[in-house]
Amino acid sequence: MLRYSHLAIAALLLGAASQAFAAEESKADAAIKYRQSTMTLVKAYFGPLGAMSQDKLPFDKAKVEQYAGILATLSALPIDSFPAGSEKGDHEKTRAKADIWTDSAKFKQAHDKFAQETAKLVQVAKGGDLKAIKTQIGAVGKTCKACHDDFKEK
Ligand code: ASC
Repeated sequence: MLRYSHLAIAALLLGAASQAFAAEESKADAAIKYRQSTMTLVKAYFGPLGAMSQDKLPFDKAKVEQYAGILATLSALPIDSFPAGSEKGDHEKTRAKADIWTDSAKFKQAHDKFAQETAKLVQVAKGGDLKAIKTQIGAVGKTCKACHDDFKEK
């Protein structure tokens, strides 16, 4: 029969405790990972739309409608991506500018503009007018850029 000394048991417990501690992520790091994940998704769905609007990808009306809808959902995610205290991460890097928190009204406006133009894209995409769709994809892209210019470090 295997017998453990008290010391060995203590070492095992300490190991388990430190593993649990290491798995505990700070709230700031979790928020940074969460918002960067949503940005990754926004890019994944806006990228092809931008490419279609510039004739770098074949136009696909069904995809435009689908991706616009996904972007509309992403723009309306209910969890706050930039909670107080997530200005800096403990381990995660962030390029979020302090203005997000010091000028939160302007930041909210920039985000709302993205949501509005995306909602409009959903409508325009349903209409099927290629020129209008391309113009509206451009309008959404402008809201991405405007917010990045003001609120994201280069
Ligand atoms: C993208 C992306 C952005 C926007 C912006 C649009 O695909 O990653 O930040 O489009 O470039 O102007």
